Parts: sequence; structure tokens; C-alpha cells
Amino acid sequence: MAALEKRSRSEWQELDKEHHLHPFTDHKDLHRKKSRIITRAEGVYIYDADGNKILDGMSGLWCVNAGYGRDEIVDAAAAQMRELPYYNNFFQCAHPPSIELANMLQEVSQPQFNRVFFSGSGSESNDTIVRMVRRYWDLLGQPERHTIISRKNAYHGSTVAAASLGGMKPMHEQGGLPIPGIVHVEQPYWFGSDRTLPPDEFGLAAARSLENKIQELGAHTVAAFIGEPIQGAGGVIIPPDTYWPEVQRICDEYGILLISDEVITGFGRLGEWFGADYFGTKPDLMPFAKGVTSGYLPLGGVLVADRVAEVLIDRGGEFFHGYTYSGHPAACAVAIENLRILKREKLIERVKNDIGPYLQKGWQKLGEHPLVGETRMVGLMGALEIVKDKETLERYDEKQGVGTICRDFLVNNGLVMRAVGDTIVVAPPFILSHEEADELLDKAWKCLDLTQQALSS
Ligand code: PXG
Repeated sequence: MAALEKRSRSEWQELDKEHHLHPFTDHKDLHRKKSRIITRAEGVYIYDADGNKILDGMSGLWCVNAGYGRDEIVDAAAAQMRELPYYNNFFQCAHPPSIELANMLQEVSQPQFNRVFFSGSGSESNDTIVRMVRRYWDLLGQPERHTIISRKNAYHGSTVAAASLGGMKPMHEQGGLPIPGIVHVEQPYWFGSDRTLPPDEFGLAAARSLENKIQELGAHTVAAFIGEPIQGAGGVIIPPDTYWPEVQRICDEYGILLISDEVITGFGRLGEWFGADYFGTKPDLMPFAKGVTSGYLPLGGVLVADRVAEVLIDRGGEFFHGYTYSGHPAACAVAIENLRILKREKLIERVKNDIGPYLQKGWQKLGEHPLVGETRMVGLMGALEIVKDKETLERYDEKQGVGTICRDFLVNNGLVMRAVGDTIVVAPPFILSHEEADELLDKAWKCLDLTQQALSS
């Protein structure tokens, strides 16, 4: 095995500081505090270079759904790399792992999905989406159907097209985004609204901001609508029950494509194979990544419904699009083994009927804490809102960084959860045991206490 240099934690931190530019990071701040060096992981725990054991309540970055330390996945990658470490799917070639995985993916997805286009990540998948959607309407002789409608505070990735689809203002401000032909409508974030409407009416109103935008632009110019079934990076925003059926009605009525971004919600996070299954939508395209391999190797793709695939194939000619690593053999072999684990160990059923409901119940109890204004969770994807006033639900001033204060207490007490402003989000691996769920909940309560003490001192 190719061993790495044996270094101390501080040597790694120094080298990291000197040579490594991190994603989504304020480097001045990082260099002051120094990186936490994670050296190994097992089950639901990660370990840092000081030997601290930390419960990973975020499954890495919403991806290590089958948990760490899976020898079956490692063996699948090694075996594939020995047999065929790389070959491409360009120029009329294919290889068994990409073919087998494509077949498995159509089996676990809704019946309209019979084909998949592979990429290397969620961002690449959404770049593919932009090009494929526009190509589809071009081939149908409607090139003016060019605009893709997304939502404020959506996250669809970090490449130019994916960040444009996303609705993150600070991202748009860096580099002149969004690119032309992408517009954003309201998100279904009831807690973040003025809460004058009851949730059901609010959900309808948020969906109708899509309809209003279609009418404003002219339906003949609108290609597609994209949304995460539950917004992840935006703060685990679970839409009211009225929202997705109304979005589906609008897409059907105006004939526009519905894209369900399943990068986080795909492969069981909500207790169903896909978020679209949970909410009962019938998408035309589903970008995915993350959970398809449980993060063991990078892989993404787009599930393509017959409506789109048949146009691309029958009327198509060549679609000038693809990546060197579209359907990388080792990544596909890892995905196949990961999907087998999900099935063999019934992990999606476990999220739906066992650990999901168990964690949800305890999570709801965190709502009794004086700092918590709301808790919410579907499957194993949840959030709680830190508030200044439990009665009026008034939030703290953003500048106080209360979410970050709480997040730092959490990590220092052995639990990773993410702070999105003052929203604390959680998405643990599907193998989380009841005891580990209790540990997560106990630590969360304790750190809310510590945050409250820090605020009052
Ligand atoms: N779509 C969705 C819904 C995502 O959540 C992407 C696309 C892009 O995937 P890649 O593989 O290109 O990163 C994502 C990624 C966070 C966080 O802090 C979330 C993501 C990535 C990094 C950080 O919540 N989501």
C-alpha cells in the first residue's frame, strides 16, 4: 500500500496552510484557527489527528449514507481497478460497470426513467441539465424555450451553470452570475417567511410564484423548472404538503420539463429511493451524485425520462457533451456495490420505518429547548431553527453568528452538524443505531445549553 508520510497534526496543518486552497473557505480565518485534520473513519464516526472521535451527523457532505469502513465497497473498487481502471464511454465504447449501473438505476427509479447520462459530480450533472434541456427544445423546433426557472436559496452546485441555477446571492455576486436564461422564483420556506399565511396557503403561494413567472416570461420561452425536493444546503427546507403537487400541476399545464435535483435526496435519504417518490412528483430529469456511491468515489449523473431521451435519440444526431470520467468504471463498480448494500441491508426501509422515526421523535423533543423555534425532519434529513424569542420566533441578529457558535460547540463536543445561518442541519448515515441517535440528541441538547450560556454571559 502506498503509505503517506507520518507527520504530526501541526506539520499537516502547516503544510495545509501553505499549499492548499479549500472549497467554500475564508482562508484568513482558517489560517488563524487551523484546519481540523481528519485521519480515519468507521461506521458513523470520524477521527481527527488528535484521536478525537466525532459522530458524523452530516454523512460527510450528505453522502456517506451506507456509513464508513465498508470493505465490500473498497473491494469492489480494487477489483475493478485491477480489471479495468479506466476506459471511456465515448466513441461507441462502453464497459460492464457503466452498463450494469445504468440498468440498476432504471430499476430503482420511476417507470419513465429508462436511461442515464453519467458525470463526475452533482455540479457536472446540473451543467449537463442546462445543455440537455436546451438541446431537447431545439430538437423539437422550439429554440425560444430557453429559460430555466429555479428558486432563490436553491443549491445546485458550484460550476458556472450549476451556481447560476442555484439561488445563492453571495455566489452570484462573485463572477457575474447567473448566466443568461436562468431566473429565480420564491422558495417554499415557511419559517423564513413573515408567517402571515398558514403553511398550506404559503406552499400554494410559493408554487404560484412559478406560474406568475411563466406568465410574465411567456410559456413559449420557458424550458424547465428545477428544484431540490427538500432544499439541503439552503437549510433543509421542507415544503408544505401543498407545494409539490401545485408545482407538478403548473409544469404539466404549461408543458415545461420538471427537474428534481436528487443530489442529496436520492438513494434513500427521505426513506424512499428518490425525493420525487416521497413527494409524488413525476420528473422528466433527475440529477444525482453523492449517495449513489455513498461518497466512496466521485460519481454523478442525470436520469433521463423517455420523453426527453427519445427526442435526443430519435431526432438527435450527436450531442456534443460529455466528461472524461462520465461513467468511470471504478466509480460505477462502487455505486453498484453501494446499491446492493442499500438493498441487502434494507437501509432505505430502515430510514423510513426504524431509525428515521426514532431520530425524528427525539429531534422533535429538541424543540422544547428555550433556544429552538422550530424542528423539522423527513427521513434522516432535518433542521432546527435557533431563535431569540421562542414566543414570537424572532431570530438573533445575523452578525452574532449564533449558528456558528452552536456548530463550534457541537464539533468540540464530538458531533458534526452544519450551521446554515442560525439553522442547524443534520443528515446522519442510514446505519445510525438507536444508541448513536441518543448520543446525537444528547450532544445537541447539551450544545444548545452551552450556546445559551455563551449568549447570556
Ligand atoms: N445539487 C444539490 C442539491 C446539492 O446539494 C450539488 C447539486 C452539487 O454537487 P457536487 O457534487 O458538485 O458538490 C449539491 C451539493 C453544504 C454542501 O455545505 C452541500 C453540497 C455540496 C457541498 C457543501 O451543505 N451540495
